[in-house]
Amino acid sequence: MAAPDASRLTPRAVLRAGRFDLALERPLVMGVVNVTPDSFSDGGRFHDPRKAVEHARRLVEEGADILDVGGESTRPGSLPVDVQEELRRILPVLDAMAGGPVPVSVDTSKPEVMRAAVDAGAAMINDIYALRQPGALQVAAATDAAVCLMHMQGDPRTMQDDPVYGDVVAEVKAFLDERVATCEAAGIGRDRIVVDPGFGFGKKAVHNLDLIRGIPLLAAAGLPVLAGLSRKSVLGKITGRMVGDRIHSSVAAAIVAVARGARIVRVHDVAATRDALAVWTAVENSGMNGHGR
Ligand code: HH2
Repeated sequence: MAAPDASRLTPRAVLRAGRFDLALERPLVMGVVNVTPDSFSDGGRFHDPRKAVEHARRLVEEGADILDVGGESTRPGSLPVDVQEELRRILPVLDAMAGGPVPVSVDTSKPEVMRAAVDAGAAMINDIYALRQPGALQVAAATDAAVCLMHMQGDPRTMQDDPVYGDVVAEVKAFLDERVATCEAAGIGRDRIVVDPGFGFGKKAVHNLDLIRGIPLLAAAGLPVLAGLSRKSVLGKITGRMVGDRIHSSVAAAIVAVARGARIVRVHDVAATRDALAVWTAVENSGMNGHGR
């Protein structure tokens, strides 16, 4: 039976991210480090930069392949943060982690924060606005960082009010195709680009489920797909569990996304996700080389 991976990435595909060449032959785990008082699942826990650094170190020990450091929550109703405050939150984590063994991504939409973060060693820019804010595309293009382009309908304040789509997968794909073309035209090579359907960003539960099923179509463009389903409300809707009790459903969602072609999963629970992916990968590899019989 063929592996259920519709991606056109070659087995030896790499993502270029600053000084890192990330091999994509196995799914990568991006561990979330929210240095915020108000993130939807872990707000306040790592708001103190020292706690955030400790948390980042723990995620690396647990096997994170990438760290995603954010200083501004994107949940509906979250507090806007200015450039200085965002940098005050994230720079200590970058200073402590960016010279280490794992690439650090910065989760921001502000060009000034992107620039300062890359100067401090960030190897990836993760932007929920897909570099649409004024100046962001130019700043990202002038770096050697990888970029993650995410789809969002509307903006975080109002995106969950009443999201409407005709064909959610086709619309997300068209948006991402356009953003990739714009990035390429600005000089960002395809080997630096990751695409992300933006689970929970202007999507009802049914849209999120359709998009999980649609990952093979998104992956068919030949770029790595990142899936960020960890602890999100769609999982609460399915299981009836509160945000702190969504570890099992988050792990299941990561596996389902990877099985459909996602190459990077953005998660809060790194150790559990790594174990689950190890099982999935072992099964896939055993199918390829005939071992394990
Ligand atoms: N989700 C969140 C934040 N950033 N970036 C990408 N590329 N994809 C995602 O799905 C994504 C993201 C929201 O999760 P979290 O960081 O835990 O919450 P908050 O935005 O409240 O800090």
